[in-house]
Amino acid sequence: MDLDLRNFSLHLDENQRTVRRLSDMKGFYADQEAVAQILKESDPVIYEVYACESEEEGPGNLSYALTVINPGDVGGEYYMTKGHFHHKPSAELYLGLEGEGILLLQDREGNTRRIPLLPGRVSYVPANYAHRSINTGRSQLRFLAIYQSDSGHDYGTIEKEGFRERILVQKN
Ligand code: PAN
Ligand code: ZN
Repeated sequence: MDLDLRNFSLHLDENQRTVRRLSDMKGFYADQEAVAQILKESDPVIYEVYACESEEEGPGNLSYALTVINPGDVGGEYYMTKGHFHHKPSAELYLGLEGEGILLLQDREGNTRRIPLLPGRVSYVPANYAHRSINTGRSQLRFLAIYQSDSGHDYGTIEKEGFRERILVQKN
């Protein structure tokens, strides 16, 4: 399903913002020399998340969050989110709003799949898949995620084992 977003506007609430800088996710990038080199000069914002907890909490309810990933790369690896599994196996919907990117999925056996993240495109994250979003464009990538309020976010597994695929800038 595609949605027509021609007249959409976005109002972001600073109170709901979480900022992820390079220093928060050093180990997620392959090129540690590049990480150290960048951090000598600055600590760039890789992405921000504006989370909206549902009015009603607990099983059966939904939460949603807007993610903004800046354009850029670390040693040729595009800016990306940390990525996570949900503690409770539960699916999630991503709606692309602006920019272009890739939603990388990985199941418990390590099988990966890439899904486009594009404006107006609804992308489905099946239950029990780790998911990471990557900004492959030259402008900000913005998308809305809708998930069960009690999904729980497991970051530890990906932080330890990583994704089997890395999305790299194409060299021409
Ligand atoms: C999204 C993500 C968001 C940031 O809302 O939480 O894009 O990515 P990380 O959580 O991996 O840092 C989502 O998948 N929620 O379940
Ligand atoms: Zn999720």
